[in-house]
Amino acid sequence: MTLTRRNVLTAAAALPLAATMATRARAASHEVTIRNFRFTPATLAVAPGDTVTFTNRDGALHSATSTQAGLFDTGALQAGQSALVTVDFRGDAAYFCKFHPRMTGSLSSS
Ligand SMILES: [Cu+2]
Repeated sequence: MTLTRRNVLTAAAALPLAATMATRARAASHEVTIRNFRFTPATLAVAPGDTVTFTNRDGALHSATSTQAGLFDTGALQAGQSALVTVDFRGDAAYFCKFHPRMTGSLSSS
């Protein structure tokens, strides 16, 4: 991935993209593992159109839920379950586990 300075956003809130906005020709697939009540990696650089698969490797229920309402939410993931999130925003999107709110991570989309 190539990042240029002019693409770096400083705004705190992520910006949803319009459906018609062009994305990269090749989307990347990313993985976030949830284990020992942590998201790994906790911070991840992505781009619009990419996918992020969240997989729960704990016995406890977890979720990956954006702090900004409506951006993304895996819903409850049981042990061994995965959910795919398609990145449709730019900027930094913080997320947390709604069952264990001290579990946090972020997707940085540019
Ligand atoms: Cu959790």
